[in-house]
Amino acid sequence: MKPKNTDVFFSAQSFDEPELRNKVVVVIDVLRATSTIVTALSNGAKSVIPVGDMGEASKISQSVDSDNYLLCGEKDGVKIQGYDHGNSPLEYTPEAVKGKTLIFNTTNGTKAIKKAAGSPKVRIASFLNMSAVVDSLIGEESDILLLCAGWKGRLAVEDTILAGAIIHKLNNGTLPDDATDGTRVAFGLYEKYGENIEQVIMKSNHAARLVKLVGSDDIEYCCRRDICNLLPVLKHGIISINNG
Ligand code: 3SL
Repeated sequence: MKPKNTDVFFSAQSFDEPELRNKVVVVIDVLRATSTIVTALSNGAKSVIPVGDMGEASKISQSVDSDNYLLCGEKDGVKIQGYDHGNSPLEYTPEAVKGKTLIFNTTNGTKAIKKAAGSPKVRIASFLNMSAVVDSLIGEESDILLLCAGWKGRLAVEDTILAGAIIHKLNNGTLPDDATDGTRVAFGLYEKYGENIEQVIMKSNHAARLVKLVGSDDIEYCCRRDICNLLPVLKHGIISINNG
């Protein structure tokens, strides 16, 4: 069966919400929000509530039982003062997150997820769970939109190369004749650099910013492929593992 049409948006600011209606939306923020969400759920977090800003995060946190919720996230890569955790996936160990719901606030990733919420089917992708995402798209009847969070409206190479990897795998390594411009760009980037993902991502603008702030461990971790076989989905504003 021929995969449905795909397209790629390169930042959370590059489209209007109605464009996502009736599409399956795959949100990608390799560095680091979607990698952190996948890790937290894989390590036993119950669910993740993505929020758009600090005001929304504190409003929710004031209305819930603090034993079961953690306030998490960053602003410009740095853990927000007073939060339980920042945005390093390596912080989200089983000891830290088991059974908890995270109220999660990040610079680009959670804003992209919130903006995707009008779509009936929203999935969360990272290199860590890439094959689980691709498997969920095989046989999908709606068109597929790969939504890269980017960085404040700009393209991010690490998100684009994952979008390309997903398209590549979904189409058995061939570019469909009728591919959109976005699909061609992402596919082409992956074809050129797919063997050297970590080296390419290490040279990205976002990696350069992060290395200065937190070193390179998070980046190396976020480039690992398929270490989590799970599909996080967004339903009614809450992300949890899809159990079929
Ligand atoms: O923009 C985001 O959502 C982030 O994941 C940014 S950072 O990796 O924490 O810098």
